[in-house]
Amino acid sequence: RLSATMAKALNDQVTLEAYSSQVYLMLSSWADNEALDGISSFLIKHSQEERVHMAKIMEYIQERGGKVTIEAIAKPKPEPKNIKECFEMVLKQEIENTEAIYSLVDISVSEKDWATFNFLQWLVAEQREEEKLALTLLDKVTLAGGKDASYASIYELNKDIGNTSQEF
Ligand code: OFO
Repeated sequence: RLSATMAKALNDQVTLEAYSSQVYLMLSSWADNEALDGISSFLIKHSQEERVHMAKIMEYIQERGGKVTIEAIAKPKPEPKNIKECFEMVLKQEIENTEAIYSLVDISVSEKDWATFNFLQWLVAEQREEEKLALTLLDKVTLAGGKDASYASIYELNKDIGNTSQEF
């Protein structure tokens, strides 16, 4: 059974995953408004991926006898000003998620809660992939010219990111 501390920390992670999902929704809506349909669709799919993380953590808490409490989700930060800023926000969000998951791992180790430690390894691996994906996308934006990219390269970038799979 989960300790109260571990249950609370996992519950906070449920809220953070929901917040990440909102961040991706905000970015997707921004991209759509900028006529970047490929980027918008990539981001909305990623928003759903964050909901999947959220649901898996909820399920784990419940399986271990804990109670999930649904909390308010903070409003995402202001919209980006350009594609470069958009993908910098993606990377920042993923780094924040990774750090939060590492703190959960720390708690599981200090409590010798090996079941939770084992469950979290899936999230640790997932974050490694997500940071890699975010870095790759940011590299593509830089190659396309960053915030000074031409319309022609933004056109190609939008198509390319639209075809990028969520899993790397
Ligand atoms: Fe994109 O990550 Fe969830 O945790």
